[in-house]
Amino acid sequence: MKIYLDGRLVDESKAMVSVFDHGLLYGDGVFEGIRAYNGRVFKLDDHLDRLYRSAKAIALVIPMTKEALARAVVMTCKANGVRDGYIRLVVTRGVGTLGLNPFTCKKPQVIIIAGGIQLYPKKLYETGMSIITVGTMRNQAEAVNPRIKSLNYLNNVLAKIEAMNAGVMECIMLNPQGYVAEASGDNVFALRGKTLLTPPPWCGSLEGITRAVVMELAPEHGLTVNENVMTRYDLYTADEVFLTGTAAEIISVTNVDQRVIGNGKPGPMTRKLAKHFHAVAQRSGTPIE
Ligand code: PXG
Repeated sequence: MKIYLDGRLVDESKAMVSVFDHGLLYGDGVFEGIRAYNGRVFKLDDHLDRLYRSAKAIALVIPMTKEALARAVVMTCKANGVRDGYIRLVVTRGVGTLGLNPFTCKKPQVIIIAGGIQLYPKKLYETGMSIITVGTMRNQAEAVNPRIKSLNYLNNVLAKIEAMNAGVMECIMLNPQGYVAEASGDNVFALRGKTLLTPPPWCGSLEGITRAVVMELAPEHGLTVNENVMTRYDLYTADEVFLTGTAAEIISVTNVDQRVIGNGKPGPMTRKLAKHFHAVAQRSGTPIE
């Protein structure tokens, strides 16, 4: 596999970063997870916009233009023969001295990995998944703002550990006020009747790209999207619950905290939205050729 590092493609065996990179020392950096479908990079501009916003929020200047970075993403996919896959874009603060001061880091490091991902077993997409709510809270905006997709994902990792220890693969994180924020690496939706409820970013959800696509497709299915405060009540009493994310795509949730959602099988609207999402993904995006 060829990795984009320091402005060029290098073999993965030679793709090394310094132990003095503040991305490693302090989780000081930002990232994106992007998918390629059918020879096209899906929603590349939206991912780049979010990456540059995350960088701006942590006062990190990405040392190339959005256009150049877009070209580098496409080039990395091409070099690895990736037509359907998963792209990890990372920008670290770069090499500096020991000590927090980010201004000792003179050159941010841009890394692009183009490979594959299977987040959840295929079977879970047919059966639906069981999840739990966990004690690890979503960060509050006044601390590490959860709108920043930073390399500091320990909070999400801790939530994931709680889920895995409980025998499930994903979990719902609440915000410090006790409202539903999202899953550890996915956004959450609850369907009641013809209303699709999802928490707004100010409740601690990431402005997910997949989430945005679902919100855009919803009216075509006769749905009204209600971006609003959400409690566990809304999950427990929903007709359908599903998670969205670049890696997860759209996955049905059939059990939350041992409460059966709907009839315990992936709901018809979740299936329809997932099908529609895949159709859109197959025919849009930035060409890799
Ligand atoms: N919430 C969080 C906290 C995320 O990190 C999403 C929601 C879904 O957003 P998108 O834009 O992908 O629809 C994410 C997505 C990885 C990885 O390994 C990426 C995410 C989460 C976990 C792992 O690349 N990001």
